[in-house]
Amino acid sequence: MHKTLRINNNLQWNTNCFIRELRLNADTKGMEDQKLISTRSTTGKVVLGGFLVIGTIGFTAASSEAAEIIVNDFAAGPSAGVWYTSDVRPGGTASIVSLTGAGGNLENNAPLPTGAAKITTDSTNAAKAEVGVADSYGKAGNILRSLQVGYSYFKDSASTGSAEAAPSIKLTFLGAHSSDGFVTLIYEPYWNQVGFEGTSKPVSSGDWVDVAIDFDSGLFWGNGGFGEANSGGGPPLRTLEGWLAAFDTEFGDADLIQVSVGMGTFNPGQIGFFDNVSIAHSFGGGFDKTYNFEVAAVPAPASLGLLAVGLAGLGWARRRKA
Ligand SMILES: [Ca+2]
Repeated sequence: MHKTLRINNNLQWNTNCFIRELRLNADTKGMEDQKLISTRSTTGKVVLGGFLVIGTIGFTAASSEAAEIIVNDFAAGPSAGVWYTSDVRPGGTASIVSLTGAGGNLENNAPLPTGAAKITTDSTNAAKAEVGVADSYGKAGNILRSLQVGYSYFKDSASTGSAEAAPSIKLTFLGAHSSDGFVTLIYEPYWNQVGFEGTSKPVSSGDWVDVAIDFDSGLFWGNGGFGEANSGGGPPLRTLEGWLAAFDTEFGDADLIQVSVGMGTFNPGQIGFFDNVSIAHSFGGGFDKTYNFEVAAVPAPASLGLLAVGLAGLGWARRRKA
């Protein structure tokens, strides 16, 4: 099955603009007037004139239906709808692995077999492994009430560091504000253990956990912006509803620009996996994407045969010219 999914992304920003805004937290003037003309990822997705064309996913879907998108690797830089290494520092790794043969719950309870994303940190506090996906998700004031964000994570029991560390999911917003219009909200499993929400609890290891976040469930801390201070990894912990009420009113016009998953600094010795990242809301035309991380399929033997015939023919043609 090699059908084509076409999504009119209506892209209103470009890659360079995004990088500059993300890194420097400059103002947003000019972004809305720029269009993404053409960019290409290594996962076989091509963006041309605002149409995202994905060549190797297994079904065709209208934009109003859920789209499960296969991710085979992490690009080096951001472009719409393409997972990339948003913040991988020395000592951290992010890769996509096959779980076939891993055994136990890791393989047998995997949410979307047979591959998953794997993130690790070495023994240093500086190590960080975060990957993310930028997109035109919409404005906070429009989308948060119906936003549903989900992911599945697995904390490997071979992890040697903190019992609280586990893959977290983050939402980054950018908008106009007099002093700081840039904030990331971070959902960490250890603040969200069932029955102990808001209390720091070790994260159990050795099995997959499915997380479902919506407007009034799921607690985030924030790294500062829109009138709120950096809560530095801990309280205040708020739901999306709570943050929408707490931030200055400008937050309502801020765009959700990126969703990312990772293991932050000061979490050494960790091995974690994640898969099944879903982002959906019903505002306007709606948004509904689920990302399934899978090792790229090797070419089928028939294709290799054709390739061999083609190469042999090329060699024959060259010999004749020589
Ligand atoms: Ca998978």
